Amino acid sequence: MPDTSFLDWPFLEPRHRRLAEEAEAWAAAHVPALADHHDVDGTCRRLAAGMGEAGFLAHAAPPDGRFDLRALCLLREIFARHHGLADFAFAMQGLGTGALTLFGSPTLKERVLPGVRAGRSLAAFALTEPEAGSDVAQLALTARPDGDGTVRLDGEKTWISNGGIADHYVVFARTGEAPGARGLSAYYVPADAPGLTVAERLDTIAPHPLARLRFENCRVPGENRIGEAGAGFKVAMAVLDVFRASVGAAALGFARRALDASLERARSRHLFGAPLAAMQLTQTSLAEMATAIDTAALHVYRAAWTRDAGAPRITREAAMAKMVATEAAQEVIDRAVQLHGGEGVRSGSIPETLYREIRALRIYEGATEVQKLVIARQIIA
Ligand code: COS
Repeated sequence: MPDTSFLDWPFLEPRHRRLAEEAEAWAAAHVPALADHHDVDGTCRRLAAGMGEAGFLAHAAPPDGRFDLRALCLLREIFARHHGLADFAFAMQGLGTGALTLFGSPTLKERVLPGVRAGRSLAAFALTEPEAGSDVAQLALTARPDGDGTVRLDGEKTWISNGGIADHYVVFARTGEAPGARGLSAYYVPADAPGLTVAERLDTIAPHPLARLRFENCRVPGENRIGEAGAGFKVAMAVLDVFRASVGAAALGFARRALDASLERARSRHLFGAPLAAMQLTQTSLAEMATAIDTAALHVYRAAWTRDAGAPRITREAAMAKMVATEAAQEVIDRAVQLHGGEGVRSGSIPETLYREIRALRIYEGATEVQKLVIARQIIA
């Protein structure tokens, strides 16, 4: 059993503890039956539908438009501990509609969010391009007025999670009100919009639905814009402020699973006539893992609590939470692999699976290097 003492920390309230219990019970009962690594797309669809039915997706796309970031983080942590795709399916419903939740028109929200909450329609966040990943202000995909109130999108997006299976995308485009970051806008684009195609599905070391998208003369109604014209950069950053802390939470879930597996291993495996756990070398490793996990959890729930308590922006706290938790998880999982010896690199073993799962979290939604830039700018300012 994972350490759940953090649930008593003052960052959390009784409703969070109840939610954690429910999510734990649901994940233990349902995730193994819904997950199938040979069918990643189907797994994500089934998991989203199951989470929708159980009511958890209301925390990813809240009906009142107010994120309970502590709940979001708790759910990501718990789902990640059970299965990487369970976290992924949950998180994408939120990331893919975060812009709508925060800045969408009432009509658009009413049209899109109930299906997302029910897990019937799948969402995606389309920001990254082949030539613009970390440097969002350089986005090249264009959105131009095209008469009759429609807007025409042309360009490419890549590394889009849920790409290929999503029912709709929030697409960030250059609308040109001003140069750089001040000339972008966000649009809601249904997956069946004419001119939008999946150019390529992308495979990675921890497979999940991922694609490169092509927009050629792709038309959507002008009222599909989310937020003000020219405010797309700030819309993207506001969404990332929420979800970066939650990426830290997912990393925390992976790390807790690695520590659990390591404790089990340390108790059951004998070396030189004693359990591994009796060796001081092992104890050092376990102590460092547990400390890294608590440090990560403190950052994650500090960021979440700060936002829930009403801070208008948590850019610094979210960047720290993402950076600290993902880097800590990588280290914890690497130690778990080492403690497991050959078993740690056997395909399909828990440490091996976690080792593949964690790597991308240090890259997406702002690589560790970008988080350092963000933190430095905040403290210098
Ligand atoms: N919330 C609201 N507004 C924000 C903001 C935030 N978190 N961060 C920046 N802004 C505002 C700034 O205040 C500035 O506003 P004004 O034009 O009114 O002054 C504007 O947005 C531009 O900000 P800045 O000058 O900092 O833009 P940069 O191009 O220098 O931003 C970074 C650089 C690295 C911070 C940004 O591009 C970034 O976060 N990149 C990583 C993106 C990412 O996560 N990619 C992965 C894809 S998602 S899987």
